[in-house]
Amino acid sequence: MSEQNNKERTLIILKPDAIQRKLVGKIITRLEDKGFKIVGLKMIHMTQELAKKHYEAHINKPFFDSLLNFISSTPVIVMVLEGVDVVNQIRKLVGATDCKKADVGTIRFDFGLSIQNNLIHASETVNDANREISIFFNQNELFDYKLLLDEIIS
Ligand code: FUP
Repeated sequence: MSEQNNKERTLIILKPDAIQRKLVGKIITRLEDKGFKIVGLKMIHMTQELAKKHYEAHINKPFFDSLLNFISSTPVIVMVLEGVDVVNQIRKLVGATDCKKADVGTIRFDFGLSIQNNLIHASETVNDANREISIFFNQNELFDYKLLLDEIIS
Protein backbone atom coordinates (compact mmCIF):
# COMPACT_ATOMS: atom_id res chain seq x y z
CA MET A 1 0.00 0.00 0.00
CA SER A 2 1.35 3.44 -0.88
CA GLU A 3 1.88 5.84 2.03
CA GLN A 4 -0.63 8.18 0.43
CA ASN A 5 -3.40 5.66 1.16
CA ASN A 6 -2.60 5.95 4.83
CA LYS A 7 -3.66 9.54 5.38
CA GLU A 8 -4.77 11.02 8.66
CA ARG A 9 -6.39 14.28 9.64
CA THR A 10 -5.63 16.51 12.63
CA LEU A 11 -7.42 19.43 14.26
CA ILE A 12 -5.61 22.73 14.72
CA ILE A 13 -6.88 25.69 16.74
CA LEU A 14 -5.19 29.08 16.53
CA LYS A 15 -5.97 30.42 19.98
CA PRO A 16 -6.86 33.97 21.11
CA ASP A 17 -3.22 34.91 21.72
CA ALA A 18 -2.40 34.08 18.09
CA ILE A 19 -5.29 36.33 17.01
CA GLN A 20 -4.38 39.19 19.41
CA ARG A 21 -0.71 39.10 18.47
CA LYS A 22 -1.50 38.92 14.72
CA LEU A 23 0.46 35.68 14.32
CA VAL A 24 -2.22 33.82 12.34
CA GLY A 25 -0.49 34.23 8.97
CA LYS A 26 2.95 33.29 10.30
CA ILE A 27 1.65 30.16 12.04
CA ILE A 28 -0.39 28.99 9.05
CA THR A 29 2.70 29.51 6.90
CA ARG A 30 4.69 27.21 9.20
CA LEU A 31 2.00 24.53 8.86
CA GLU A 32 1.75 24.92 5.09
CA ASP A 33 5.54 24.95 4.67
CA LYS A 34 5.72 21.48 6.19
CA GLY A 35 3.66 20.33 3.22
CA PHE A 36 0.37 19.18 4.70
CA LYS A 37 -2.92 19.86 2.96
CA ILE A 38 -5.52 22.23 4.44
CA VAL A 39 -8.88 20.47 4.08
CA GLY A 40 -10.95 22.78 6.34
CA LEU A 41 -10.52 26.28 7.79
CA LYS A 42 -12.83 28.82 9.46
CA MET A 43 -13.09 31.43 12.22
CA ILE A 44 -15.53 30.63 15.01
CA HIS A 45 -16.56 31.89 18.42
CA MET A 46 -15.44 29.22 20.88
CA THR A 47 -18.52 29.04 23.08
CA GLN A 48 -18.12 27.65 26.58
CA GLU A 49 -20.15 24.65 25.39
CA LEU A 50 -17.73 23.92 22.53
CA ALA A 51 -14.73 24.51 24.80
CA LYS A 52 -16.06 22.09 27.42
CA LYS A 53 -16.50 19.40 24.76
CA HIS A 54 -13.08 19.99 23.29
CA TYR A 55 -11.26 20.12 26.64
CA GLU A 56 -13.42 17.49 28.39
CA ALA A 57 -10.29 15.66 29.65
CA HIS A 58 -9.32 18.77 31.65
CA ILE A 59 -12.68 19.63 33.24
CA ASN A 60 -11.53 18.88 36.79
CA LYS A 61 -8.08 20.44 36.49
CA PRO A 62 -7.24 23.58 38.52
CA PHE A 63 -6.49 25.56 35.35
CA PHE A 64 -9.80 24.72 33.65
CA ASP A 65 -11.75 27.93 34.45
CA SER A 66 -8.85 30.09 33.35
CA LEU A 67 -8.44 28.02 30.16
CA LEU A 68 -12.17 28.38 29.42
CA ASN A 69 -12.09 32.17 29.86
CA PHE A 70 -8.96 32.47 27.72
CA ILE A 71 -10.09 30.24 24.85
CA SER A 72 -13.45 32.03 24.55
CA SER A 73 -12.01 35.55 24.87
CA THR A 74 -11.79 36.23 21.10
CA PRO A 75 -12.80 34.24 18.00
CA VAL A 76 -10.39 31.46 17.08
CA ILE A 77 -9.35 29.84 13.80
CA VAL A 78 -10.05 26.13 13.47
CA MET A 79 -8.34 24.11 10.74
CA VAL A 80 -8.07 20.53 9.60
CA LEU A 81 -4.82 19.34 8.02
CA GLU A 82 -4.45 16.05 6.16
CA GLY A 83 -1.45 13.91 5.29
CA VAL A 84 0.64 10.90 6.14
CA ASP A 85 1.43 10.80 9.91
CA VAL A 86 0.05 14.34 10.18
CA VAL A 87 -0.94 14.00 13.87
CA ASN A 88 2.58 13.23 15.11
CA GLN A 89 4.35 15.46 12.63
CA ILE A 90 2.31 18.49 13.59
CA ARG A 91 2.69 17.82 17.32
CA LYS A 92 6.48 17.91 16.78
CA LEU A 93 6.21 21.18 14.87
CA VAL A 94 4.01 22.69 17.62
CA GLY A 95 6.25 21.72 20.56
CA ALA A 96 5.72 21.16 24.29
CA THR A 97 2.65 22.57 26.07
CA ASP A 98 4.76 25.01 28.12
CA CYS A 99 6.39 27.34 25.60
CA LYS A 100 9.33 27.84 27.97
CA LYS A 101 10.11 24.12 27.68
CA ALA A 102 9.42 23.73 23.95
CA ASP A 103 12.33 22.87 21.65
CA VAL A 104 13.95 25.67 19.67
CA GLY A 105 12.40 25.88 16.22
CA THR A 106 8.94 24.76 17.29
CA ILE A 107 6.01 27.14 16.90
CA ARG A 108 5.48 27.35 20.66
CA PHE A 109 9.17 28.09 21.36
CA ASP A 110 9.53 30.58 18.54
CA PHE A 111 6.38 32.61 19.26
CA GLY A 112 4.79 31.50 22.56
CA LEU A 113 5.05 32.91 26.05
CA SER A 114 3.62 30.54 28.68
CA ILE A 115 1.61 27.38 29.28
CA GLN A 116 -1.79 28.95 28.76
CA ASN A 117 -0.65 31.39 26.09
CA ASN A 118 0.78 28.72 23.82
CA LEU A 119 -0.90 29.94 20.62
CA ILE A 120 -1.97 26.69 19.02
CA HIS A 121 -3.74 23.42 19.69
CA ALA A 122 -2.95 20.28 17.68
CA SER A 123 -4.59 16.90 18.31
CA GLU A 124 -2.51 14.44 20.33
CA THR A 125 -3.68 11.13 18.77
CA VAL A 126 -5.62 10.01 15.71
CA ASN A 127 -8.59 9.14 17.96
CA ASP A 128 -8.50 12.59 19.56
CA ALA A 129 -8.28 14.16 16.11
CA ASN A 130 -11.38 12.36 14.84
CA ARG A 131 -13.34 13.31 17.97
CA GLU A 132 -12.16 16.94 17.90
CA ILE A 133 -12.77 17.43 14.17
CA SER A 134 -16.38 16.29 14.62
CA ILE A 135 -16.89 18.94 17.34
CA PHE A 136 -15.99 21.82 15.04
CA PHE A 137 -16.68 20.72 11.46
CA ASN A 138 -19.62 19.34 9.51
CA GLN A 139 -18.78 16.90 6.73
CA ASN A 140 -19.65 19.50 4.06
CA GLU A 141 -17.01 21.88 5.50
CA LEU A 142 -14.19 19.39 4.87
CA PHE A 143 -12.80 19.14 1.35
CA ASP A 144 -11.44 16.26 -0.64
CA TYR A 145 -9.19 17.47 -3.45
CA LYS A 146 -5.92 16.58 -5.11
CA LEU A 147 -2.64 18.39 -4.59
CA LEU A 148 -0.16 17.98 -7.41
CA LEU A 149 2.44 17.27 -4.69
CA ASP A 150 0.53 14.06 -3.88
CA GLU A 151 1.45 12.75 -7.32
CA ILE A 152 5.19 13.16 -6.89
CA ILE A 153 5.82 12.37 -3.20
CA SER A 154 6.22 8.70 -2.48
P1 FUP B 1 -1.40 20.27 24.64
O1 FUP B 1 -1.82 18.87 24.25
O2 FUP B 1 0.10 20.49 24.54
O3 FUP B 1 -2.17 21.35 23.91
O4 FUP B 1 -1.72 20.43 26.18
P2 FUP B 1 -2.80 19.78 27.15
O5 FUP B 1 -3.85 19.01 26.40
O6 FUP B 1 -2.08 19.09 28.25
O7 FUP B 1 -3.49 21.07 27.77
C1 FUP B 1 -4.46 21.77 27.04
C2 FUP B 1 -4.33 23.24 27.35
O8 FUP B 1 -4.55 23.47 28.72
C3 FUP B 1 -2.95 23.78 27.08
F1 FUP B 1 -2.75 24.08 25.78
C4 FUP B 1 -2.88 24.96 27.98
C5 FUP B 1 -3.75 24.57 29.15
N1 FUP B 1 -2.96 24.17 30.34
C6 FUP B 1 -2.76 25.11 31.32
O9 FUP B 1 -3.23 26.24 31.21
N2 FUP B 1 -2.04 24.74 32.42
C7 FUP B 1 -1.50 23.51 32.58
O10 FUP B 1 -0.84 23.24 33.59
C8 FUP B 1 -1.70 22.55 31.55
C9 FUP B 1 -2.44 22.92 30.44
